[in-house]
Amino acid sequence: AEGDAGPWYQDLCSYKWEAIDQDNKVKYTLKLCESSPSTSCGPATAVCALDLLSKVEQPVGDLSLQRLSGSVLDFNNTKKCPGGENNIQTSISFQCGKTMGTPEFVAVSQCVHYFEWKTYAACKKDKFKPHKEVPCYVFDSDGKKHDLNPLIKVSDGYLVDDGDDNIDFYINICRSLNSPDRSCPEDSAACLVTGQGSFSMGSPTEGLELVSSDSLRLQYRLSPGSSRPDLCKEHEPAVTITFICPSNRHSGSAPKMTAGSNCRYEVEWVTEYACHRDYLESHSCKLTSEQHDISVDLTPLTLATSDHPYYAHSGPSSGPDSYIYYMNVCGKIPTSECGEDPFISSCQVKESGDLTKVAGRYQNQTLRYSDGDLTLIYPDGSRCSSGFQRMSIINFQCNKTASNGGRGNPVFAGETDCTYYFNWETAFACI
Ligand code: M6P
Repeated sequence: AEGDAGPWYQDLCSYKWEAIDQDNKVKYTLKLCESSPSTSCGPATAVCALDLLSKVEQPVGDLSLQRLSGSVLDFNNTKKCPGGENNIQTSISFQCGKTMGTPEFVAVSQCVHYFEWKTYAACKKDKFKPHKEVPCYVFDSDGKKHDLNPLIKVSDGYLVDDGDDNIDFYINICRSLNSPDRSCPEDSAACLVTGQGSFSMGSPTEGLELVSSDSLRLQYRLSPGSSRPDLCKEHEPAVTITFICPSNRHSGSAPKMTAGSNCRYEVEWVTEYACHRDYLESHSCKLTSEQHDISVDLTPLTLATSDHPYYAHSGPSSGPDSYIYYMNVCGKIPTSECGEDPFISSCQVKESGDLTKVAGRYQNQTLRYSDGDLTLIYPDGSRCSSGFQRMSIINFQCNKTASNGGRGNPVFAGETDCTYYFNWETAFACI
């Protein structure tokens, strides 16, 4: 409902958002609300499409011709689709996500430009709403997306390597730290923990910035009205985090403090998450040395319809909350406990009783190799009460002598809010 508090997607209004259609080389700029920064198509335009080759700009959705139905936000344009019945139009489908997320271009069909956006703003009951979060992605000059959303922690943060045993410096990325245990001020995204107490050294106000094609920057400042810690004396706290995409494949390392006097902190983090996303991810079951500088093929793990599914138990068996997960890799599970949907790759079955839930599908799966971790993500399972769609995340590890003829088996590692984590040792993850 739109009242004084604004629409439910209010938190997204403060920023200008971008998305790129890589195939057609079109860059979209989105202005969701009257109060949002304008696109280059002018203040009345909600969605502006720029043809990167011809440099021609065109509004594909007007702010005043907005229609919100459930979690789908449409913006009509006054122009008719050439050769069609309908008007030029933009349609954004929102889903519940754990971070602010980013709009993703999906397709354009009959002058309707479709986007999908997984964001905490679309969840029920403010379930994943942080104290503060800013957009956490940028496009480089080649139109490639660099996305730090996978680094954002929903609770707690990262310990910065500062070479000082007397203090701990914690940061979250693009979002406030949610770490009650460390008693950091709730809006802090950088927090100094000392013997005297925990102090905020700032929170984000602007989104992630591009410094060069292999480096990104994030800045934190104290929010207006919050008082400066005594230990900063007359200096205003400031934190600059620089993310560096390494020039070759490289395993993960912690963020490092490179300067920290007078409450001005410089943090440097060499991480592959700073590299462009097409380098890190694929939507198939393979990564290739040409595109990803590493070669991985998980297809030998895919089961045939006549095979028994992979399975993992959660917790002590026969407990009240003990589940079995049936799984396949990059394919449909060979059983039908979770129904006939042909894309189900992860199915949760309660051991006591007949509760079954789809815990992830391979249709929009992501295989990612970043900072030495090989991860397969199955999204779009059945919804939890928060609105979040159950999801499975498998972390593959190399084990040349894995059981099951080298294939190995998934091992349940835990659940947080309808995301299910698994570890899987297999010979097919050896790089
Ligand atoms: C089931 C299982 C759990 C999950 C829970 C969520 O019990 O799928 O893994 O955490 O549902 O329940 P709700 O939708 O009430 O949040």
